[in-house]
Amino acid sequence: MISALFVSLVLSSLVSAHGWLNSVAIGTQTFKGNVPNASPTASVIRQINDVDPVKGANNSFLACGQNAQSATQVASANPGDNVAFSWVNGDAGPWVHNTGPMMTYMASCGDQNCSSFDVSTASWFKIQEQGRVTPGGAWAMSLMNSGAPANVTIPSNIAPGNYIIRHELLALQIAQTLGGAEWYPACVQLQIGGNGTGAPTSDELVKLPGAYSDSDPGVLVDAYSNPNADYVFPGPQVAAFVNGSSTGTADANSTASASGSATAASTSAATSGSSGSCMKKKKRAADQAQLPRPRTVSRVMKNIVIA
Ligand SMILES: *[C@@H]1O[C@H](CO)[C@@H](O)[C@H](O)[C@H]1NC(C)=O
Ligand SMILES: *[C@@H]1O[C@H](CO)[C@@H](O)[C@H](O)[C@H]1NC(C)=O
Ligand SMILES: *[C@@H]1O[C@H](CO)[C@@H](O)[C@H](O)[C@H]1NC(C)=O
Ligand SMILES: *[C@@H]1O[C@H](CO)[C@@H](O)[C@H](O)[C@H]1NC(C)=O
Ligand SMILES: *[C@@H]1O[C@H](CO)[C@@H](O)[C@H](O)[C@H]1NC(C)=O
Ligand SMILES: *[C@@H]1O[C@H](CO)[C@@H](O)[C@H](O)[C@H]1NC(C)=O
Ligand SMILES: [Cu+2]
Repeated sequence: MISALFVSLVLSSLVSAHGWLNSVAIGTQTFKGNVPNASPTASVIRQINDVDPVKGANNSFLACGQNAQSATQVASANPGDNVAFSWVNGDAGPWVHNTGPMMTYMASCGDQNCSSFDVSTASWFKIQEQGRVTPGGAWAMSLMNSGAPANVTIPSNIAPGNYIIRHELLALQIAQTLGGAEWYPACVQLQIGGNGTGAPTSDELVKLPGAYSDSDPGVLVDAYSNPNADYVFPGPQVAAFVNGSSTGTADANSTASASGSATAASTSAATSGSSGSCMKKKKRAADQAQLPRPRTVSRVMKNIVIA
């Protein structure tokens, strides 16, 4: 019943789902990324070789994406700059997933610029996390379905230096199954100026992989059944120096609060049990195949896509 034509349509629909970081705008400058698996050009964005999600919390590709390679360029940035991450799907159309949080981490590259920094040694700290825009409402991720970027502010008091900024999309449309969570990480190489003094404390630093478990409450989660349930972000809290004390210093016993950064975080509410645009893609492929029973087909496709 599943024809070869059908399977190939499913597989091509797979490619148009998922995606990658196509460009990043920092302050007034825009930098292009590299098409996954294409010949690399000069960029500040580390190139991946596959648009598929990173699966499994222990996956080494969790750091910067599928087989991510060092990039040759470094972007100049300043504390307080907006960083706009423009994600696209596998066909370079708008990002398709609409369910799940977005989180941003940074790591110091030390004295060297980040172009040869080995991220497997990185100590990451979280600077931002976004869940639903309003309690029980749409996820911030879904705003990218129109082609809009995700926006992150470089901490206004961060100490100058070489940093990787890592933006992460965690798509949860099949996360009710262990191992179903889909990670899309991307890394941008920065050199930050200014004269800030802010830094994370040692207990705010994590490894990636290492910071997550497949059974974390925000990773193994049914994102549809109870939209108003608090979403528990995986990983560490946002580092306290982010929007922290007026001195900007990062004492281990800093009392600065980072709660403000969890803005749209903990709420939820999505409406139906709609499973996001990957399902739409699949359905479209089914339509093209002109199969007689699209509902069944859709379920089959879902299984194929999940696998
Ligand atoms: C991931 O790593 C943790 C810590 O080493 C281990 O307990 C866990 O079993 C691993 N999970 C998988 C799926 O391998
Ligand atoms: C990064 O540092 C290396 C080694 O010092 C140097 O060769 C390279 O040109 C630098 N890259 C950038 C983009 O500054
Ligand atoms: C990022 O900012 C732009 C411009 O203000 C806005 O249109 C877009 O919705 C924002 N993205 C998210 C995910 O909030
Ligand atoms: C710190 O840097 C900012 C921007 O880089 C600059 O506007 C400010 O004057 C500097 N402050 C001091 C005390 O140097
Ligand atoms: C931080 O803790 C240390 C001891 O752990 C203490 O000596 C110091 O006064 C504390 N600093 C602040 C600002 O509370
Ligand atoms: C930091 O504080 C500013 C103003 O106080 C606020 O607009 C912004 O949303 C905060 N950012 C985070 C990440 O909490
Ligand atoms: Cu996908």
